[in-house]
Amino acid sequence: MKSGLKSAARMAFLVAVVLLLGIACAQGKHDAGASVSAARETIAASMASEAPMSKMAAAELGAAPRINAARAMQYTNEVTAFGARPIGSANHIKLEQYIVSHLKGDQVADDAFIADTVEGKFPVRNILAKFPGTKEGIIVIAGHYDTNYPLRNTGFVGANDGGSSTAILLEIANQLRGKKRDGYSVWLLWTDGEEAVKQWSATDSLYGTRHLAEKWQKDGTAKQIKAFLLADMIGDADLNIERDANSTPWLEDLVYQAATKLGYQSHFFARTTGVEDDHLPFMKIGVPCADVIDLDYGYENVFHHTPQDTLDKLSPKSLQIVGDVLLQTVWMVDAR
Ligand code: 1BN
Ligand code: ZN
Repeated sequence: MKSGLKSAARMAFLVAVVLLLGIACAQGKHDAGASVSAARETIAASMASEAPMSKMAAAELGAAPRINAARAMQYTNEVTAFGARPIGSANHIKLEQYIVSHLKGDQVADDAFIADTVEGKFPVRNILAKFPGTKEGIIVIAGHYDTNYPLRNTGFVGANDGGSSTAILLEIANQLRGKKRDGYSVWLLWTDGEEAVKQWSATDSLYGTRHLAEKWQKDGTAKQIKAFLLADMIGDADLNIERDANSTPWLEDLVYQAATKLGYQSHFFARTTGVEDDHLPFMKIGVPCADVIDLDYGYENVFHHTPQDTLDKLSPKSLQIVGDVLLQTVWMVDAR
């Protein structure tokens, strides 16, 4: 578009936004404050950007919500308080019940099966909460809730590894609940059996997601997934999210753009690693994925998979950063 036309279109758009604001205020709607701030953001963004106006409007008119970090931290505390939660344990069952009890009134589904492992057969249950949107397609946000099996009798509680991912999804559910999204449907996925039972390998790991990816490939769900965002070990107070060479580059770029938009880019992508995690089974069937993981947990990752993975190492600020970046990324995928 020529620049004269573009500024005319912008002016018309700004006039429309101002008129809409007037209508919202006149109606005395209780959410007029939110509309006003969303519209302010829209105006600021449209002035600052060279992107086409229609995309700006789509991206900005419904701004991404921010999570309640104190509540997310409280969930992390409660989940960690169960103790070790490996597959096959009583604590694992208690945690399944805890997760489902926080999803009352939501569209909940599961993918339950018996995994055959080198340590025997175990029940594995992926839990899903579906939040419908107006657009055809699905964005999945996932994180595992099981904890390390070999460390089950060592005092390991997985505050970060298992706890933070379970909690962030519960808090994201709070932000999505009660309103139909003006975008893709979002499916929150608590994955199970992510951890190896003996030693990490292609066959001893990712039990839940390998099963679900196969199921979703067969029933056609995989083709509807626009993005698969994975959160793992995201509570470390010293938050350093790596760029993952095993994820989809354009989606990683979008995560970084979301982080930058929120002013959190210093916590993202200073290093690149290739991570084997719950996204791999979906990458293998062509789903665009981004693993948001901090594998620098303590100096050179010394707390990872040790009894040192405890609540005192975590901070609500890190949950805020990752929760907000995930939601912002969802809103950016909507507008793509
Ligand atoms: C992440 C959390 N993972 C297991 N628990 C996968 C993984 C294991 C990633 C080792 C990197 C190294
Ligand atoms: Zn682990």
